[in-house]
Amino acid sequence: MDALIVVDLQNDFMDDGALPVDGAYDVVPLANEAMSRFDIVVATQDWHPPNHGSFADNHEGVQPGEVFELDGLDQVAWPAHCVQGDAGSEFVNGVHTDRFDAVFRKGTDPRVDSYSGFYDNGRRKSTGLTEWLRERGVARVCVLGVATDYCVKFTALDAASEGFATTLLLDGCAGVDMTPGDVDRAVDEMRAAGVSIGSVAELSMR
Ligand code: VGL
Ligand code: ZN
Repeated sequence: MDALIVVDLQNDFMDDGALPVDGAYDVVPLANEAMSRFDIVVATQDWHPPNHGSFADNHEGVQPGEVFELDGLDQVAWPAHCVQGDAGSEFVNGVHTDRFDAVFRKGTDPRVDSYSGFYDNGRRKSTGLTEWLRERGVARVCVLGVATDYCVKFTALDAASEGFATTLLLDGCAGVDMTPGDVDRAVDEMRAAGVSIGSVAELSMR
């Protein structure tokens, strides 16, 4: 069984959002196209409390983009985003959310960020996504969404390390690229970890 994992298609990550990702709106039609080709679709949703430790504003003298230490882990300081229940945390209009079989929320613990849909950044807690997929007989997952160099990357790396045959649908992704080259390096890292690089365009030709 194959499943599609749709990562963080939320208002705050769109081109005009609180944590803008260039090209994120272009991902929406590709996500919808890809979803129509899978029996099982799961979505991740970044879902932070207002006091989340990844928000620059919650720390004296820390600017967005800086790396600081949060509870023993290196942490990029982000502008406040995806606050639970705010409009910015909602899925983007036009995403076929009725195709989501399940939504896995992450980033709820203020002390640790959570890029992957499987585990928080400290690997302290699982979201249950592995078990959810295994119970349904999923052996292969495809991943798309935002951001290529953060939540998509860590979700795809964890999927591969959990033993799923994992494909990144690269045309269905958009990245932050804070330091130019971050997206390319993220793709290289995924490939080196055994993730196949594919595209929604190829799915459509099957
Ligand atoms: C993300 C930074 C902070 C993402 C989430 O969805 O890639 N990036 N929170
Ligand atoms: Zn976040």
